[in-house]
Amino acid sequence: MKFKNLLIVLAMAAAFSACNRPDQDHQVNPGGYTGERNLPANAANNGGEAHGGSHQTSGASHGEAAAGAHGLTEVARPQNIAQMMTQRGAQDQANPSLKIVEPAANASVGSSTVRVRLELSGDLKGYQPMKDPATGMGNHIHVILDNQPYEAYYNLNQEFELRNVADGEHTLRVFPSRPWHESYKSSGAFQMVKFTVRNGGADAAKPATTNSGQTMANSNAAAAAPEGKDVQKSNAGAVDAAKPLLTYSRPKGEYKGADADAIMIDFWLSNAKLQGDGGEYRVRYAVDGGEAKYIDKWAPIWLSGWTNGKHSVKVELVDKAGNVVDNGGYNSTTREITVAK
Ligand SMILES: [Cu+2]
Repeated sequence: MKFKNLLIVLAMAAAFSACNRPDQDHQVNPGGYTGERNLPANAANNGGEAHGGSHQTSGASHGEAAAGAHGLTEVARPQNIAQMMTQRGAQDQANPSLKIVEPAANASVGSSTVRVRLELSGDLKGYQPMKDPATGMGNHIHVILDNQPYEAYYNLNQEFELRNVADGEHTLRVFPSRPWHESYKSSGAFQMVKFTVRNGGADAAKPATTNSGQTMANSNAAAAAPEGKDVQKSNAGAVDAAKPLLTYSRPKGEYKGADADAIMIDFWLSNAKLQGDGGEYRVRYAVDGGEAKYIDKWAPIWLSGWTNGKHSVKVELVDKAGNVVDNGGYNSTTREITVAK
């Protein structure tokens, strides 16, 4: 019996490490998506809403599959994701609410290891964060320190910790996500607190690590080690929780094989409505410093046509005049991703 348990633990550890290689994060790769590329941009099916032609290539007569200067085309929600949604039943209509129990708002933390405890409530319709040991996938929470790339938090019954957090003020942002990293956008899903680390003793010389800090979420509660991650050195921006705020979520990390067929841009919006949703703001994005494009409805988009290698993705919240809305520097975020098809 003990031997069997050991085997299970080893298998889980293997599955876990397999999906937590540097930068790879926890990509979706269920069963070789071979969906069509080059769908017309307006065919994009973002949760059932048509896009109204908001991300067109300016200056190009965008017939079918007009690719931008960078060769990317907006495509419909990939078929494998649509299939997962069908299998998930009502989960994708859930209205999850998160509460940050720890750190408390404006808390002072005397350690460089910052424990995070969250409470999930609301109309969940079966939504529950949990990593499937077999696939390494599952619903999870995106946890964002300052304006760093998010970390994934799977088991809310266990604490999560951010390690090597520098002294000073920080922001913590959280919101629920689906296995393919698309965020829930219901009110109450997103929470943000500020906290301060004092004399935490973070090792400034310690290199930022991408995965060595990850600890297996063990199903044996007695021996459970918290999920967690070493973080890079950063501090809070001068973020005002009452002002328009775009929280960058995806893309992130490395995309391999079928995962790179279409890569999702997804973000969380607070205190701001986009023009296509009756508001005054726009989301502007650019890949590899290329032509700016716009997202005018708050929904994920998928882009196809990526070449292998590193790419930068910049996502910004802009006003009517096209100026980035100032909020502590968080409304303009550029991330590097790697595509290896
Ligand atoms: Cu995710």
